[in-house]
Amino acid sequence: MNLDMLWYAAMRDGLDIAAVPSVFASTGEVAVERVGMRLVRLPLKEAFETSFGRINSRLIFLITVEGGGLTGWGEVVAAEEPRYSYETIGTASHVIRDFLAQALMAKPVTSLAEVAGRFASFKGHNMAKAGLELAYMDLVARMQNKSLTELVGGTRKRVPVGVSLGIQPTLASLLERVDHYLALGYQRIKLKIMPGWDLEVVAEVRRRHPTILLSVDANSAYTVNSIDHLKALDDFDLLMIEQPLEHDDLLDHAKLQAELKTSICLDESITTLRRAEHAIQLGSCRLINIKIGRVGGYSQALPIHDLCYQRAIPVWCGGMLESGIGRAHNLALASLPGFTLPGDISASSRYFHRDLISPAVEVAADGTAEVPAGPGLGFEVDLSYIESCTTTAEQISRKN
Ligand code: OSB
Ligand code: MG
Repeated sequence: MNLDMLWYAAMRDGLDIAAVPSVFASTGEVAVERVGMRLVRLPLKEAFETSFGRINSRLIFLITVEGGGLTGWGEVVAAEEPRYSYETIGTASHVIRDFLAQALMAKPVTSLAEVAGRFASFKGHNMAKAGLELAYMDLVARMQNKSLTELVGGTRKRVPVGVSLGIQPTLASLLERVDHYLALGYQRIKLKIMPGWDLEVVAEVRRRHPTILLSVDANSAYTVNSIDHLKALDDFDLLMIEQPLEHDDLLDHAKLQAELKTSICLDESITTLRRAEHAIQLGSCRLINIKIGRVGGYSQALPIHDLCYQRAIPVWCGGMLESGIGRAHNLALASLPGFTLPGDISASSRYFHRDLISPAVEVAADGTAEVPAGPGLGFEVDLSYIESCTTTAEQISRKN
């Protein structure tokens, strides 16, 4: 047994889940010669506000890996400030530059499990790891002239999508945004909530739209002492309440889930395959939002999907206001069979005036987005536009 097999066996130790073929599939020898890190500032069309803060632009952190004359692209979804999670663009640059990039380049790799195995001795820093895994998988797909969806075993050609609406300055502006996205066909509306922007807001949206798929996301704005307050949300026939309690909690969520009719969906709390297993065992949630970045890459996202599929836990693909590069990876992930609920994979035009890929991601009138079939990401990376909005770029070569 080689090291990556050992890592994977340890990761699955005690869990009732089979090995995911695409994690182990031999890629042939892939020799990564160079890793690139690049920051691109993209203004957001509208400010995005959650219970943890408000942003007007997104600093996009792109990763390239080069090998065999081809380039793979990934995105690190960390933000500038450690508010959604402890990772930031600063911590991720440090961990990639000083640890992960050299581990990836030390010698050729032959599977995704081997990449993950090399990263496994560095604790945490999932978004940093995921950025490299995404770029590696795009490179492998391009080398094999396959699409990412093919590489990971996707089964859907189109995926259902929803939109995540930030906290607005007024209820009127929120209602207008809801109408706008419903008219565009989005299949599910998710409202960001926090104390003071919750019951009345949800009640009014539900009153106007009695039958839409409606959910809320608190991003950890409540504590177990707010159970009675949160119970009032049961009146609104919500699809889910996403991450009501602390970002690293499982036990209090189990307590809350036992008291609620509405399903809890965990986001922040699910950082590894093992945490997903524990959440399911404890009854902390009935649904899981899988974000490739939060869980440390495809090597974890794929087995989490499989675990949930076996346990009949519906999953959906979360978003982190990614550029088209991260979004293309999300489309590939969401093409797997267990992704039965609409994802936070909105059209490029919902976020940016111009995206970093072409064509842009579009959402059709039926509220679905196409999973691209071309090699790798399946989109053209718009290098000249990326160059024009790059703030810093750095190349890391293999140390001998
Ligand atoms: O909690 O799902 C979240 C954006 C940034 C950080 C956390 C979250 C979000 C979103 C937006 O809800 C999803 C998207 O449209 O990308
Ligand atoms: Mg969330």
